[in-house]
Amino acid sequence: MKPRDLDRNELLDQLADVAQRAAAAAVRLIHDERPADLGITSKSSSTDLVTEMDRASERTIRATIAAVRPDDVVIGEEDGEVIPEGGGSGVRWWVDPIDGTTNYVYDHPGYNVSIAAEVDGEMAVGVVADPTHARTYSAVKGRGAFCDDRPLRLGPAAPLPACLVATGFGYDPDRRGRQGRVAAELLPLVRDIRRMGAAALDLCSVAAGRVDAYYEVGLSMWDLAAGALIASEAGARTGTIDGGPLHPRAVLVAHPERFDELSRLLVELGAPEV
Ligand code: LIP
Repeated sequence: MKPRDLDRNELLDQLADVAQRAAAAAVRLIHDERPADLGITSKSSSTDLVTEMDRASERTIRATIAAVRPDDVVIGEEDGEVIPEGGGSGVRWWVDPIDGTTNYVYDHPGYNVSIAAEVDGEMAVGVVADPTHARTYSAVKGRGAFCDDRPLRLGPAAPLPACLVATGFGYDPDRRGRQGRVAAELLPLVRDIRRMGAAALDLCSVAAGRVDAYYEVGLSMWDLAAGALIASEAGARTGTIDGGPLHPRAVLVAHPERFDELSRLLVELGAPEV
């Protein structure tokens, strides 16, 4: 007998449960069972690392999703887009099996598992599991953002010179140089800069008030899908650096009262064109 279709709330509940279980299974694999030999290779450049654990984590996440929702499309950083027979269910998963792979290789805090579910073109569920700090961030569209069981809500906006701003750099050496020059010009105009090496955690740090804003150029959707929903559900404004709708090419996430001022400054510094 075909399972009855779920209503929207039941669907969101199911997607949130699957995302949480898939993230927990991946964390057990990459963190609790971390092997001595990570099987490290590189991708787009010598600094763009990937490990066998990235691939194993994505396989674990895909298996967890397929066990409950075999008709969903899954797009992962390592194995790309897999469309099931029949073309999919209207639900699309965005998976970064290890966001912050360089941190993972060095066993440096900040690596995480990022999983998001998109329903009919709208990001609806996001989970970011940060095993180093034993924290799991989550959000369901319209139901708020959480760090474990603690609700996340932005506080008052800090003035720009008192803003702690997170950012990141790509893997292409020339682009990194241009991004570094933008960051150097921004630095005296804000409280300080943080480079945590994992976009999903940068985004959750905005949601949790650990930084006041985050911008980065040249991400992929799997880097930001879950974290941007979590930040938005915590009250942050998400978009592109030049103020457009959210897109991985040039992300800015900040307090709604600070977004436009930071957008103008970053555009003036040439951030979107690096
Ligand atoms: C990382 C991003 C980070 C960026 C790094 C890298 P990965 O993703 O999360 O924000 O600055 O260059 O792209 O490659 O570790 O999954």
